[in-house]
Amino acid sequence: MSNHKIIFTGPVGAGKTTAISSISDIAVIRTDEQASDMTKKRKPKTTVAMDYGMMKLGGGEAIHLYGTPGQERFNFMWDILTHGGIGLILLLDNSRADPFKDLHFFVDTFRPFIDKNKMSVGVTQSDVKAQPELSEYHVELKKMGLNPPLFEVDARRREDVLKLVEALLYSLDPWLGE
Ligand SMILES: Nc1nc2c(ncn2[C@@H]2O[C@H](COP(=O)(O)OP(=O)(O)OP(=O)(O)O)[C@@H](O)[C@H]2O)c(=O)[nH]1
Ligand SMILES: [Mg+2]
Repeated sequence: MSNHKIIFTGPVGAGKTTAISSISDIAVIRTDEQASDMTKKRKPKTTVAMDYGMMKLGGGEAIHLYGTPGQERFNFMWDILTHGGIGLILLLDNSRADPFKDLHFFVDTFRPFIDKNKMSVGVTQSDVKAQPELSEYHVELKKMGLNPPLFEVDARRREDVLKLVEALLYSLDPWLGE
């Protein structure tokens, strides 16, 4: 493989910026700004344009990691950022009011990309709120005709985020994960 691009998306606070920082081999380029609205209650900063990080694979090859803003008012970036991507990592925050609503919203929004490429799904903040369980996410995804790799992850843990990336690469092509 040569240079490939993966996109992290999901709602505000799901851990997109954190996840990219956990696995990037370079200093992550962030566009975090002070949150000026409701988001502020959850955390002080939010992505307004994109995150960019990179995993070096050796032999000059790399996986480029792009993170979208979670806030819908920046959704003009979503299309731009998926361009040329090989796969999507959807992060969902289990502690949000209605994580299934988030799941449906992001799958519907990115559906054209998901249908052409691959997706893996990570559920964060399960330590904060244990319900719903992964099996319930499976059921929701199945209703949408999808059966992606699905894990509970903590975006702060490198091994958790790597699991999501590896699952995505394996589902694209078993040889890519080598
Ligand atoms: N307790 C707990 N905290 C987590 C977990 N995963 C991520 N976090 C924290 O949740 C917050 C996530 O913030 P960001 O990474 O900025 O989230 P984001 O998805 O980039 O959000 P926007 O850019 O605003 O859309 C950070 O403070 C992380 O440390 C988890 O599994 N459990
Ligand atoms: Mg962010």
